[in-house]
Amino acid sequence: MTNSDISAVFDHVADLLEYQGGNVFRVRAYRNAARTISVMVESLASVRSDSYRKLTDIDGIGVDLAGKIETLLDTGRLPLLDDLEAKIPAVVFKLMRVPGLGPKKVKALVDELQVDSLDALEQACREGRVRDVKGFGEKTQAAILENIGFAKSPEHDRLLWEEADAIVQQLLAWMRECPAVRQAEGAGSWRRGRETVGDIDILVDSDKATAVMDHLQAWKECGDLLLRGDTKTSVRGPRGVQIDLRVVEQDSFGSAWQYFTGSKDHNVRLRSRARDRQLTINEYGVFRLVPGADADSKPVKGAAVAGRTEQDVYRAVGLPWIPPEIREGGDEIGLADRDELPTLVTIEDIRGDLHMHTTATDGEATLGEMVRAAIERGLSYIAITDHGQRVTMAHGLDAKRLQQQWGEIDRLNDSLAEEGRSPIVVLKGIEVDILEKGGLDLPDAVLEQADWVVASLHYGQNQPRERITKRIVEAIENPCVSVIGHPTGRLINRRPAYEVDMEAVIEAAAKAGTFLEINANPWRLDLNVPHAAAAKKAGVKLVISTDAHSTRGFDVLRCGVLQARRAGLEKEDIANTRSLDQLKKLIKRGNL
Ligand code: DGT
Ligand code: CA
Ligand code: CA
Ligand code: ZN
Repeated sequence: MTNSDISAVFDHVADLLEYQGGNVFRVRAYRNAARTISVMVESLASVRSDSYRKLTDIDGIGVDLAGKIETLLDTGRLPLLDDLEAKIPAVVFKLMRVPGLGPKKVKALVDELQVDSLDALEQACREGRVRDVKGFGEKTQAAILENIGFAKSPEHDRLLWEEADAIVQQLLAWMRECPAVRQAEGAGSWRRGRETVGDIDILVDSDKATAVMDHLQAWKECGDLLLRGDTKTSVRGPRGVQIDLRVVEQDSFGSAWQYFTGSKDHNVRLRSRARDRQLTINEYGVFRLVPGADADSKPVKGAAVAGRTEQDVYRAVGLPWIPPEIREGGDEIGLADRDELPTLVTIEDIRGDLHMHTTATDGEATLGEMVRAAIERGLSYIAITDHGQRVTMAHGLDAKRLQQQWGEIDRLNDSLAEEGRSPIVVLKGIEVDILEKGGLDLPDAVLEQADWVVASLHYGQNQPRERITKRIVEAIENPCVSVIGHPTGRLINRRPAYEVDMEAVIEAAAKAGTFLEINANPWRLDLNVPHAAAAKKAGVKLVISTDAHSTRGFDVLRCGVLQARRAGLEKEDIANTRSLDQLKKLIKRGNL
């Protein structure tokens, strides 16, 4: 079994346990293990066979999960999953993907209406049978009908960028082992850092295309051959993703890399700019257009003027190199032409992380473990923001437990300072919930004592647009609130954003000086690119946060940075690129 197979098994177990109403922490352990494994580059089999290492060395894999991985590697099956599948109908897995359908509702649909597919559910809604089931009603039925397209859409079968990235890294490492390969690079939507990736495009510089293509087919993760030509081939890779490989010669590498990075819209605009300059661009190079044989005929392709590097290609049409993240066919060519390209924020610019959880609520690591991991990652400040009391499922903190945690943080900061090097400052924070009826789940008198307050909306996501917008705008206007967490609530491939007037939210944030979050979790990436760009334009500062629920949760920071880059954001636009002193001045209350 490959890592992706094992990851899929654990994900499936998590869904089915959730359906059974299983313990949240157990569900999360499987879910997190699935995530970790899906983005691991090394195979579990090789970790296991290495006598110097153990499966339990992997973050988030304890003795129990390690045993399950061994069973899967040995037998290809997991008795726990077999048990669950025997008890739970297969359709449950699909129905739980419909936004708004939790385990309880799915159970009712299966038990009462014998729904056995998404199509059957759609049919039942149209015939008005769903509204009569206990706990449903007209509104829920309409919502299901509206959301079912989301669950059925093939658009939502695309890999998350982080999942694609794990495959790309592994694949490039393999291709670079081939002696015939001079250079191997990723292209397409992966290189542009899109939220999701449809297929993986890679490009190789070599004179021996046959040997390179054979090498790809010899990769242990390589599945079916889909197509094979002289210089291009397509195969199935891990998780069924298509991999397109192109082999080009050295003199064309830059133009091919530019071409296959896309986007298509960007390339169309670049080509038209080339035409205006009597040039033509394709994947082989940039060529001068020379007059045809006679006066009436079209110009023909002349000598190559560029092709070896991307810089050369852009220079040939009078432009500086354009970062892949903004090659989407917006205004990037105009900006480049006027020498106004933004200097995009980088991961090195980020100094602190201002949203994370510990074992006090639904995190997996203790306060001390999170702080140590943050120091290892070179952060100079972090805010601990466990859930407020409304999130009962995650043992949300009431005022008393919160004060206890803050006491612990004070002692921790003191002892860090005593060590003399004080490598990090831990801020006393909280993630308060924006309540269904409006207001927050902890009183202002408590929040006033916090260094940092994230306000997020987790409940009442089906309320009408005006109601949700009002709840969020009121939170923005609360002087205690520093930032709005994951402002639209969407989960990529799983759940659309709640209805909210983002224009009003951005305007209110600009006026109040409240920050908006770019949540770096690869399922969230919330704000999305257009919203983040609009926030910048309105003068709102953004915060890139990991929302880590474990020490490895910090690793998603790069996904948030990519999102910010795609929105054209610079260091200046991101509050947590500041030193702690500068950040304090930027926070509206200034009471840090
Ligand atoms: P994806 O795979 O759906 O996530 O998105 P991309 O952008 O990776 O698209 P893909 O794999 O179809 O093509 C990779 C790049 O190759 C694309 O961004 C631009 C270039 N390309 C592919 N087909 C065409 C085409 O017909 N015309 C032009 N101008 N460029 C193309
Ligand atoms: Ca692609
Ligand atoms: Ca492709
Ligand atoms: Zn959170």
